[in-house]
Amino acid sequence: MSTATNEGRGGLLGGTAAGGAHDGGATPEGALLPSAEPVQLVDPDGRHSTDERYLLPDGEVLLEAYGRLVAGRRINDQANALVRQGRMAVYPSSHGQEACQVAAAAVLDAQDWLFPTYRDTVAVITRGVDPLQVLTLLRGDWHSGYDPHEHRVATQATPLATQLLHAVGVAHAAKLRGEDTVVLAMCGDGATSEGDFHEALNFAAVFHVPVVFFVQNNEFAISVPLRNQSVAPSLAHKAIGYGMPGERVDGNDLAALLAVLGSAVRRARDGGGPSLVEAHTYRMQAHTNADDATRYRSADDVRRWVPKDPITRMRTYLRSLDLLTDEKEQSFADEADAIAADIRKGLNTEVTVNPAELFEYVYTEKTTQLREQAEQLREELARDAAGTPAAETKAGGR
Ligand SMILES: Cc1ncc(C[n+]2csc(CCOP(=O)(O)OP(=O)(O)O)c2C)c(N)n1
Ligand SMILES: [Mg+2]
Repeated sequence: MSTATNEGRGGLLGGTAAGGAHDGGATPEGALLPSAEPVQLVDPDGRHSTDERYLLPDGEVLLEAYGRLVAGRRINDQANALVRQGRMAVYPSSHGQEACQVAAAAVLDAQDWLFPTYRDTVAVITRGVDPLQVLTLLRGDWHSGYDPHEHRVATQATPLATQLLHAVGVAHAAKLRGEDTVVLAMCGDGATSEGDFHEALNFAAVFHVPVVFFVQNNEFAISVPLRNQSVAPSLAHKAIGYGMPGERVDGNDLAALLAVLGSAVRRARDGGGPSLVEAHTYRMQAHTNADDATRYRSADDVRRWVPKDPITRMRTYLRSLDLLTDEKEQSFADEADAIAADIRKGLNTEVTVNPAELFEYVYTEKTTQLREQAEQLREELARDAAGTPAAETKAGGR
C-alpha cells in the first residue's frame, strides 16, 4: 500500500496536500482527454486503488484533511438545523460533497483565489474564513459577511456561472502582473449549460490563464437530472473543445480529489494554462430547504450513494493504516462540535439591521434607480413607524 509523499506547494494542509501526476508520455491530443473512468485512489470500502497517473497523497495529509471532512459534515448539519429553527433563511447543503469542498480549499496557497457558489460554504470555511461571517449571507441580513480581498475568496455566487468569468478576469490580471496566483473556480453540473460557462472556458484557454474550473457534478440542477442537461460523454470532455485538458475524479474520494486538483493547480502555477476537473458526486439532500426532492427522485436513488460516503471510506482507510486513532477521532469530533457551538451561539444572537444599508457599498455613486428605491424604502419605513396607511403617503401609491 503506497503512502508516497508528493511534491506540493503548500496550502491549508501544510505544504503537501496536492497529489502529483506522474510525468507521462501522452500525446498533446491524448493529454487533453479525461480518463475513461473517474480517477479513484481510495475505493468505497476504504482500500487503496492504484492509478497509473496519480499518486496517493501522504497519510498525514489525508489525516488532517479527514479532520476537515468531519468538521464540514458538522457545519452542514448544524446549518440545516438552524434553518429549521428559523435562524437562517436558506442553506444549500453540501452534505455528501464534503470531500470536494475540503479538497478545493486545501490545494490552494495563501496567494491564490477561490471563487465559490452558494453551495460551497464548507470550502470557504476550510479556506479559513470565520464560519459565522460566511453564514451571515444565508441569514439574509447582509450581502456578504466576509472581506473577499482579505481571504482571497470571492463572495458566494447565486447567479449560475457568473463567478467563472470573474475568476478568469482575476487570473488574467494576475498573469499580466506576473503574480504567482492560481484561481480555482467552482460550479455545478447545471451551471455548465450557461453561456457564461462557455465564455469563461474559451477566454481562459485563448489567453492561457492560470485557472482551474472545478465542476461538482452532483447529478442534479434542482429537479433537472444530468441526462436532461448534457449528452456529452462527460462534463470533463467539454474541456477539449476549448483546447484545455479535462479530468474526471471520484468526487467522494478525498485522496483522489487532492491528487487531481493538486495536479491541475500545479499545472496552472507552472504556466501550463487552464484545465477542467469534473468530480462525480451526489446531492444527498434536497436542493435547499425550500425544495422537496421526493417529487423527482426516489429514496432508493439516494440510498445507493450512502455506501460511497466520503467520510466513511476515508475513515476506514486511515483506520487501516493505524493513523486514525480513537484519540484523534475524539479530537476531530470535539473540534467539529466547537465550530458548531460557535455557529449556534452566533446565529442565535439577535442583530439589528439597517435596511438603508441595502443601497450602500454597491456603487461608489448610487444610480438614479437606487436613489429612488432608497427614498421609497425610507418613506415606507417612516410610514410604518408612524402607523400611517399606505394610501395616505406619496410612496404608497406607486
Ligand atoms: C443564471 C441563473 N439561472 C437560474 C438560476 C436558478 N437556479 C438556482 S440553483 C439552480 C440549479 C443549479 O444546479 P447546479 O449548477 O448543478 O448546482 P447545484 O445546486 O446542484 O450545486 C438554478 C437553475 C440561477 N440561480 N442563476
Ligand atoms: Mg448540480
